[in-house]
Amino acid sequence: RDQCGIAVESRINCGCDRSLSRADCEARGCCYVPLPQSGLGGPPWCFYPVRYPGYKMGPLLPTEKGQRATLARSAPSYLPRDIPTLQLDLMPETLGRLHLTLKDPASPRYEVPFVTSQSRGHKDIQNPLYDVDFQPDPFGFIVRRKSNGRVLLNTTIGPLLFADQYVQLSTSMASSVISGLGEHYTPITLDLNWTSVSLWNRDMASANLYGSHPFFLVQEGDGQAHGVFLLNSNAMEVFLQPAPALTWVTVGGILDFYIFLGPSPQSVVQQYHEVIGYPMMPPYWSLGFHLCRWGYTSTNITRTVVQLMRQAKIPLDVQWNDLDYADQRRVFTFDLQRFGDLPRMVEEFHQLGMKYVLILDPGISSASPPGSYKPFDDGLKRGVFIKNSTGQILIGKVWPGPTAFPDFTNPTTQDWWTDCIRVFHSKVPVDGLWIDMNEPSNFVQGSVDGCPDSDLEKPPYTPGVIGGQLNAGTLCVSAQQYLSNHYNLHNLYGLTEAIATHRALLKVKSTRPFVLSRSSFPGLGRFSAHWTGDVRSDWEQLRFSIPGVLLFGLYGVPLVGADVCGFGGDTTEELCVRWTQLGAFYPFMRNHNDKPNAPQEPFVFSQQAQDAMRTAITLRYSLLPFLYTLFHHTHSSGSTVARPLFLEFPTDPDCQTIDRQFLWGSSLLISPVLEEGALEVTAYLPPGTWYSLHNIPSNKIESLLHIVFKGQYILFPAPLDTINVHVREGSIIPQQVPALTTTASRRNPFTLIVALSVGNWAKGELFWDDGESLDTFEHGNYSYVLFFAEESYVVSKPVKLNGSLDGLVLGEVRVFGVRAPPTSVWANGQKVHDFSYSQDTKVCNKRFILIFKMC
Ligand code: MIG
Repeated sequence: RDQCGIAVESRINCGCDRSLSRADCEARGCCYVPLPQSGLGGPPWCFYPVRYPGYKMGPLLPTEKGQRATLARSAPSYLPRDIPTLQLDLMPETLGRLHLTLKDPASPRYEVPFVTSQSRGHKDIQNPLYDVDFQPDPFGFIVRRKSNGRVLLNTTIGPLLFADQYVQLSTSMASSVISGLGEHYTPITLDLNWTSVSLWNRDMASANLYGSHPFFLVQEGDGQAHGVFLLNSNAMEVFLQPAPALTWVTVGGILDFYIFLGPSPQSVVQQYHEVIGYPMMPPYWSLGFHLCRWGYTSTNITRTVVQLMRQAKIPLDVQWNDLDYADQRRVFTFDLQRFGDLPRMVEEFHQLGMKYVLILDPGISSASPPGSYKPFDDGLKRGVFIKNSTGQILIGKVWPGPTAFPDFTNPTTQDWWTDCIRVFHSKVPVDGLWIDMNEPSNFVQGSVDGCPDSDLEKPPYTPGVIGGQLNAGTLCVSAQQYLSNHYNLHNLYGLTEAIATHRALLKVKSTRPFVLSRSSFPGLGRFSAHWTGDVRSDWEQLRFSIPGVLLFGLYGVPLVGADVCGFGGDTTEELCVRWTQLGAFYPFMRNHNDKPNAPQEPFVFSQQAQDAMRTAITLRYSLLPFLYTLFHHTHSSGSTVARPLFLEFPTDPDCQTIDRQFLWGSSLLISPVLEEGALEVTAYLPPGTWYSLHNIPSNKIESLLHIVFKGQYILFPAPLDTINVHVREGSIIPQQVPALTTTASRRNPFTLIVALSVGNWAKGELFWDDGESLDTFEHGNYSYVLFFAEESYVVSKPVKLNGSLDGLVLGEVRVFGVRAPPTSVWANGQKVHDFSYSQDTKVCNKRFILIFKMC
């Protein structure tokens, strides 16, 4: 009984798979200790005793990549089809990265393809940041941070269970501040009060369940952090409890852990991206403003939208069409009545320096008369569709009616998909593709013929998925794909479609592909952007879009945004203005609307609202060189664009959970209004000097400068035309004079904002290339300029000048925080007459803003 003396918050549920009576519980050899008032979701009554019998570990032997041991269980567990023997591989891969796998040595089980590059294990890593200890019987491992002895993972707190369709492992956590395990509708840190999250890709409006990311980052509380990635694509449930502890349960595959030791949160992110791949470099135009809705029912209506945007003088780079364009909603066709001149329309947009993207669902209509719909006929011939468990093509139902689903794990499918895209593109020269419904979503459960009764469709345990069954809202999981069954591959459907679509665009266009995918899995960011799906037009969803976007940065998908002004339901003018202001700082900015709703394009609102939106979008456009440079960093070294504060200020406890504000890179702090009626915003400023970016150089500069010694919440005015953005001391922000498209703005003069630190210095950088050629960084076809400033001078230092900067000039320079009014200003060896300065009156320690024109 002593073995049951476990603190309530540390009880590991012995009935993760089902609720147990006392008799059932004791039959499992578990402790049954009822609690007074614990209802659903509280601590379990039935929990594992200390040292619950499990696997016994044999000796650790050296291998080429590290060490190996065999684990064996002598008595069966309570689960069907135990794997009696396991092989443990411990692979120290780098100083900060440990790789650990548990597999069945007797017969290979499904393992996730594509996601990671070859394991780079090395047995003689000298002095890594971690130590690993083992408890041999029952088996468990403990990972410590060597520098301070902190236990990061300890799996001896619960059993390892490893059966064919049920794999479970628990660990203690080093703190309760953990972020990840998306995609869900959550704040930036998870609630550990007896909660759980399911990872099973699902089309579910407002709940954000489209993707699976079995990765989390733990803030250890002293500024250090670590991360854990369980590379497994099966349906998974992760249980969280206040101990703090966590239990993974997955219904298949192997246990394939990557542990990242940081020690800073930024280095955890970088180490994770090293494994899943650094994000793609997006085309420059994709950072402009995008406009879409479901319900632009003809080319003429779509054209009018573009005209009205131009009349309103609001920047727009990319016009989109939703399902409306397609003939009977079949992809790779267009409706000849309403969209007959679609090719011409796209050409016209191109003439305006704009781009065009349309939607592409994976479901291929299977009900057109034979010979009348080539994508299906060809696909059938080439055997590209997913088959049901008896080998016939699985038919589901999506927008066009009955549909077959391409199997993107089959190499033949890639060729067919490329052909479909090539043929369509030869008529309609789209610039990018929007891949929706790729969880994959299905309007019937499993297939039009239902699903067979089998262990796959009804596993011994089903994670908490909406609908209660794995095949709810998607395909039968017993369906067969080239690499395995859908049971194993389901969570990879969106990723595999994104890869195929990216590669097809690459072949057809030979420029940087733009793909926007709803469904995701680790590695998506190498191929695609992501939007957070069907968000409602309300204030709560506006607010939660921030953690949604920030978390995808951690997941390696930096090009991400929510539908600006909201998708579901009618927006209001005020909400849409505030959403446009926040959206101007989403890395991906698209206003998108559902079919039945009132219109929400900027031009439908009052002049005042339009002005506010124009200001926000124009501000974004002026900052695009800076944004693009941030994308370069994610692409070349794994980092984030929209960044939670804790990544930049890891030792500031106030920053641990902030997710109503965020940063662009390390230099811009964005503090949007997220509440109806608010004309002020309370924003946290971490220690340092911050300069407001808005209303400059208007007359209202009194509140320009804020010197904060200890991080502090400050109330800022935020009238409807204002989003608060602060520049961090010590940064130089490259900007460009905005225009109505990036095609035009890219030809405009650059400008610089120099934000001097208290020590009177600043630095910054610019990555620049033609914005669309492939692999410019890899091939050296880019320019890279560093900027430095001290109180009396600003210099640029070109590190590399390879094209595209030719003919561009530096127009204006604004220096914030100059100590004394300048008597003269010199630029490039010549005296400048066109300069001005103003004083920031609020500050006793006087500082000035200096503005001068270079030419
Ligand atoms: O079942 O294409 O998330 O952005 O407008 C709805 C129509 C299908 C869902 C997407 C949404 C898109 C809509 N689609």
